[in-house]
Amino acid sequence: MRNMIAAALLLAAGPALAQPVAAPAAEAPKGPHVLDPLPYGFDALAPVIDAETMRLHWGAHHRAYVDNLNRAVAADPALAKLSLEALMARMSTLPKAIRDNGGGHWNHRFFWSLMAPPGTGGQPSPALLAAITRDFGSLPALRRQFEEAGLRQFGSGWVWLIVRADGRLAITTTPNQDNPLMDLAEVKGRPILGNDVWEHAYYLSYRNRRGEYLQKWWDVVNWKEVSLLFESARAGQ
Ligand code: MN3
Repeated sequence: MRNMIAAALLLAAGPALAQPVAAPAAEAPKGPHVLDPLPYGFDALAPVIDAETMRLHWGAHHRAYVDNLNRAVAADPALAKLSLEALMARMSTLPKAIRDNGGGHWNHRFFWSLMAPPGTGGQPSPALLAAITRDFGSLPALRRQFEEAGLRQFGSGWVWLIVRADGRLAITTTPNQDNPLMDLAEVKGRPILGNDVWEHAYYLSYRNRRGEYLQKWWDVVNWKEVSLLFESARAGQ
């Protein structure tokens, strides 16, 4: 009986009330920034990074940075014309939404590019290994310092290996989605390696064990790509 009354009321109210009341979310502009496909399958980095983490990290987190960046630049044609790198270089003058989402887009695009399935990433080139030995003592010493820096980063952020303006390698960390290309970064340089230490990057497999994630992550580092990035950073000086 009660159901019949409800149905009658719904009919009497007309079709407008019978529809879901929530308006659909405004769709993000399709550009100028785009989410490229991953260079490998969701399960390619397992067991170091599990498929579900990759699916969410790329398909939800990275996608949201791209969508929100496109929303943020849509209002200003001068900003919409700038490349992602050009945005980084003048970040101190831009709105927070561009810092968070432009940084998020740059950082994740970079991150996907420098990983490869376990055991396929090769070794640092002789030139990169020579620079690592000069600036850290050895590759194991670099790895240890990088892990320690990643572990020390309080809250969400990134740990980076950069080539500084003077050509030396350095390890640095940034909070949130900042990176060392931003003019406002405390330590500036060209990243050649970076690890995401936001909990969304590791929590499904590693829970709160960030140190274990940082250690295992070396198995998926694509040293061939890192070596190429080192060469182009050096050439750009
Ligand atoms: Mn992330």
